[in-house]
Amino acid sequence: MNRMERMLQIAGLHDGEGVLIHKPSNMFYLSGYTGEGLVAAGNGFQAIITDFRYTEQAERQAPGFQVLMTERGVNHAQLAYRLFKDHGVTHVRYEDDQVTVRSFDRIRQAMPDMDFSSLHNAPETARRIKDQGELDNIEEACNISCRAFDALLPRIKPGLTEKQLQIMLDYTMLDMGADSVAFDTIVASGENGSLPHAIPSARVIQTGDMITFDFGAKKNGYCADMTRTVAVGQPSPEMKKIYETVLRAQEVCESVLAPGKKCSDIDKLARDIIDGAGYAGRFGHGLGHAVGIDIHEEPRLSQACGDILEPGHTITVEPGIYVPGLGGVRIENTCAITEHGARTLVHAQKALLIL
Ligand SMILES: [Mn+2]
Repeated sequence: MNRMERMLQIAGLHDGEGVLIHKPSNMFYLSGYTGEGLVAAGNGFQAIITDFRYTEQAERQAPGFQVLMTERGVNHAQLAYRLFKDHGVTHVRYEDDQVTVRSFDRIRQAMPDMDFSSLHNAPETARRIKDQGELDNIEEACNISCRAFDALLPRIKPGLTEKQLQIMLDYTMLDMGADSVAFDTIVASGENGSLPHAIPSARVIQTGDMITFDFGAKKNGYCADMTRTVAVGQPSPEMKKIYETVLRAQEVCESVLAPGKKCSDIDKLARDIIDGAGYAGRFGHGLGHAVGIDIHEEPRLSQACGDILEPGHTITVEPGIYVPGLGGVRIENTCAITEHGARTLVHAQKALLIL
């Protein structure tokens, strides 16, 4: 069964039903196509609907797909309607979390006699279980990220700014084979470390700072996600204690990852360690998330996620402690759930590195 067939099976698609896929990551997953437009499909047919700029690209990237081109007076939705009519479709399932109100109005105008209902994230459900090729891509993205970080470490010096370190790390990832960065690199030094999603600034690195780097390469359409916090010179005893607490939470939680484990239970394990060390309320985000074509996918290691881990899931383990006015620490690995446990795809040192 190919990806499209599996997705349609998850969607429970009946005869007479068709699907519209607008989310770029879902289009890429199902077809390999990375351009603009949409995918229309059903049992026994699949097409990419796009404009002149992308038709040749679509034919190259998605050989099993019919490619339909818009022209003056015939928009994407009208082409999809013709395709659906040719295949006896009377009911369209669409991504109600992606299509805007305006775009949905256009679709309804083009298909006045169709019924519509939600696709209920069937593509995202299919994407939860990564196949070997996907895992290989994520691992390669992680390897590039780790090698780039290794190359950066000896270059981290007092006097550089966060922004300079970000540029050096991003450049190195690209130079080492990344297609792009998976998300905007975070570099947070000193007291900026208390901002979980700090934007690299003109702040100058000083001796005694801890610096958090949260970053990842993207390779063949797949993301890596890792975080390391390093010290430049001797950090304060308080920051050392914070570091050791985060490290313990990270290692304990990573070691218990396995099929059958409940996501919220693993999050609680980290929260109990951090709260027990006196930092209750200073770990204000979830413990982790799946990684794939998108940087944040399902399932999540969070208090709210009752999902059960399965082989083929990826998951990050990224506890942190954030203390305004003082700083913060986060340590993150991307892991893959296997038949009997899990393995980390990130091999950079986790013990405190004092540069
Ligand atoms: Mn992450």
